[in-house]
Amino acid sequence: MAEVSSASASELLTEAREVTDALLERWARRLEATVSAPDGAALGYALRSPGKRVRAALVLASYRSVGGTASAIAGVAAAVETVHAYSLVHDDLPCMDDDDLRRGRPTTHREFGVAVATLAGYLLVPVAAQVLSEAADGLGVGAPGLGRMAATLFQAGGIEGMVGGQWLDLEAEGRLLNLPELVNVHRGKTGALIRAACTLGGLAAGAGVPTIEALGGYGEEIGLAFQIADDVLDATGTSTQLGKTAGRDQALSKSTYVRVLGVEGARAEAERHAERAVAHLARAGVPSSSLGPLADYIVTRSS
Ligand code: GRG
Repeated sequence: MAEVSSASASELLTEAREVTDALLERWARRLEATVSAPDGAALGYALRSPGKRVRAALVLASYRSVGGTASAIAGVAAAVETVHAYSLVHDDLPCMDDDDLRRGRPTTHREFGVAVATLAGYLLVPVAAQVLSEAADGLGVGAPGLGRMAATLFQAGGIEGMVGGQWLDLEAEGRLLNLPELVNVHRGKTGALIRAACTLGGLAAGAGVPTIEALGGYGEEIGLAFQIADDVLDATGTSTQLGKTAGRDQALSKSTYVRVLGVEGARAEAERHAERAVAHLARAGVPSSSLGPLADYIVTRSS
């Protein structure tokens, strides 16, 4: 299978940040111009929130690893990051994780109040659909292509994925989960969107079913590795380093991989998932010269 280009994780993340931030900035301005304050301002605030853009980088790398060349793939990356952005707005609300700091800034409800932040989170759901639809136009994938991509993104964002995982996570509060239960929560809450980012890259490139499945297998493993690394960082990092409140899991008595496996055990488990991720690609003949470094980055990152 011909890979269009290979890049280091840091090159990919830099590119993903540049192209995604530019598109989200355009959407932020559009929404601020059409939605009255304070709701429009909250939408802009949430969209401009400076994330690492790991999911965007996974879209770009997956797309190119199976031969995609169009720059319009940036719109798919922006759509995934829009879903991620609204999930963070809601995750931080007092009725969920009740946090004050996100991406080094006050959370949206700390800046605009709970009612406005709640509304802004919901308003971004159809915005994500619009961002995806514009990207599909740019990619020329047609209505069936857009249909497949929309189903992938919003199924991952729904009850079978992110929302379902969040539900299980909230329902488990105050109860110590075992490893299979923890995996079940995070396969939905964090993993589903990361998996979708990888699958979307393949769909956008018009890849065949076995290739899409390999990208999905990679995404599944890397999604779990990502959450394990997140748990380790929450336990070992500082709020300044993370841009969010460190030690929040312990403060909320959450079940985490660190709680179940210890810091070193959790790190080893993340490595195992990363190795399995790359093995999915190798089995299907999907080049891993960019997705491999991204897998390494995901388990070794410091923020
Ligand atoms: C509003 C319909 C609707 C649904 C929201 C709240 C919720 C449902 C889901 C929670 C999903 C969630 C926040 C999962 C945690 C994922 C996670 C580990 C986030 C941190 O990701 P990073 O490190 O963050 O990539 P940055 O800031 O770099 O993007």
